[in-house]
Amino acid sequence: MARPRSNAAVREKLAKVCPDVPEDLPVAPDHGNWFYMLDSTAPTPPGSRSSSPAFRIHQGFTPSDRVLSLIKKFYNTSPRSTRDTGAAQTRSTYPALYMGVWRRSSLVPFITADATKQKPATLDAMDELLRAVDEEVGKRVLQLLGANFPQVAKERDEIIKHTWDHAALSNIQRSALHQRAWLCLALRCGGGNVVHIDMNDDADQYTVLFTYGDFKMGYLVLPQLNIRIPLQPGQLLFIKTRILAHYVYHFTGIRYVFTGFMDATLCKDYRKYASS
Ligand SMILES: O=C(O)CCC(=O)C(=O)O
Repeated sequence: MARPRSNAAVREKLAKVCPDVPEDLPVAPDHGNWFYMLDSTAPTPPGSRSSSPAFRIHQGFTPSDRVLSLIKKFYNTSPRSTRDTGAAQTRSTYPALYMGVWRRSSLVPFITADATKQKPATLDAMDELLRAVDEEVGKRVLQLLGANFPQVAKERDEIIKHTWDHAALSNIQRSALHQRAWLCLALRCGGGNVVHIDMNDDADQYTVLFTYGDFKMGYLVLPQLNIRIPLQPGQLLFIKTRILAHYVYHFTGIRYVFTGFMDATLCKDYRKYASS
């Protein structure tokens, strides 16, 4: 699978390759685990530690009323989303909040603006929510990843620890931002409804998607794999979002979606350190 250079290029290419993407793609089963496996006879991509670009675990975690009420409490503080300028064209018409650490093109890791430039009541509600999600979902993500792809889980754990050991983060007092299963967690009420790839994500570590709320449909569409995947609260979707274009198509009801990201530059920093 070639890596497209920009989301505009992704949409252009998809429009050519599969112009009638949404409605009639096959749907993965609602229940049970679902794995997309690469052809075992094909050469493994260099450096790859897993043979599946996307898989969904049916009983991933138990969505609690407590987390749902903490999500509502957080939104009731009217958090400001600072990063999504122009996102309506490239990713989603629903604003997202990004909470955690990036490096991207900066020299050192930094905490996202959404996680700092907020009023005190929002920061308190954010930290309470992040702690609860880390406990309810983060723990399970590492366990389940470890059960399926132990090398990927081990590396993920090491990348996160290595990142937070960086001197640039040593003065951060917000321990809730140090999540165990991802470097940055996004929250959106709605869905990523514009086809996109996540170019700043690592190609070898998975992005993790999970939902809360009460909604119908809201399948994640993966045009390259010719499939739509149901993603109900409790299910966990592991996906290489730098390689697979994706978007959510049509839902009714209230859908909160969390996306656990692994910044590619921070993963690269770790690999450089680990191989030195
Ligand atoms: O709404 C979804 O299920 C997808 C979210 C997404 O694509 C993203 O956060 O990048």
